[in-house]
Amino acid sequence: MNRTKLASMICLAVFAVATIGADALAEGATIKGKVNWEGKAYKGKRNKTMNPQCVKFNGGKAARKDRIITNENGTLRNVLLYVKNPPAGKYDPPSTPVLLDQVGCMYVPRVIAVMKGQEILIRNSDDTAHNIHATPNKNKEFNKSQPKIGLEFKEKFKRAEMDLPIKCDVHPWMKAVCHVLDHPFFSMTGEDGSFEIKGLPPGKYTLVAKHEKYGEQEMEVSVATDETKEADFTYSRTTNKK
Ligand SMILES: [Cu+2]
Repeated sequence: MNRTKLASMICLAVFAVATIGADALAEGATIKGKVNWEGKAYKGKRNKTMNPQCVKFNGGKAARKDRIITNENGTLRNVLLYVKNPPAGKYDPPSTPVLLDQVGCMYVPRVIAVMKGQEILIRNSDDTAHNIHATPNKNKEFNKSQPKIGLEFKEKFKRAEMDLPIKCDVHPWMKAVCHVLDHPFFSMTGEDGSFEIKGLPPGKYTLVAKHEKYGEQEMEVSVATDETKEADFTYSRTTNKK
C-alpha cells in the first residue's frame, strides 16, 4: 500500500469517529469557485429612512440597501456555500471568531456564517449607540447594547440554524443574517465573489449556494483524495423566479 492510500484510509477512519478540529482542515480535497452575477450590476437604492446622524457617518448620503450586493468583478456577495451531505464526524469549531461590525449604521458584512460554538466578534465602529438583538428559533435570544464606538463583545450559538436574524432596535433598517452550521464545510462570498471549502475526504458532495434574496442552487461535486475542484454558480435577477 502506498503512503497516500494509507494516509487517506487513516483520514477516513478519523473522520468517522473522532472529534475533528476545524482548524486542522488543511489536509484533504478542496472545492472552490466563484458566484457569478449575470446581467447589469445591482446598485441598491439609498435608504430614505436613515436618520441624519447615520447619513453623516456615510459621508452625507444615506447608505444603499444591501440585501443584494454585486461586486465590481461581476460576482455576487453574501452567498453562503455549504456541503449538504458533510462527511460523518464531530467537529470542533474554528478557533478564529467571525467579525460582525457596525459601520455607518449598517452591519458589515450583512450575512455571516459560523459553526455552532464558534465565536462571533461583534464590534461598534460608529460614534453612536447600537443594540444587537438576535432573535433565533433554535438558539438563545440575546439583546445587548453597545453604547460607544470601539466596544466589542463575543457571542456564540450552540445549535445549527439557518437564517438567524440579527437586528438593531435603535435603527430599524439595520438587519443582519447569521447562518449557524454543525460542520465546518462552508464558505461565504465576499468582495471578490469567491469561495473555498477545504479539508474534504474523497467523495461525492452536494454543494449548495444560498442567497438571501435569490435563494438556493445545488450542484453535485465529486472529489478524489487531495483534489482541488472548481465549481462556479451563476445568479441573475430571474434566478428562482417563476
Ligand atoms: Cu443601530
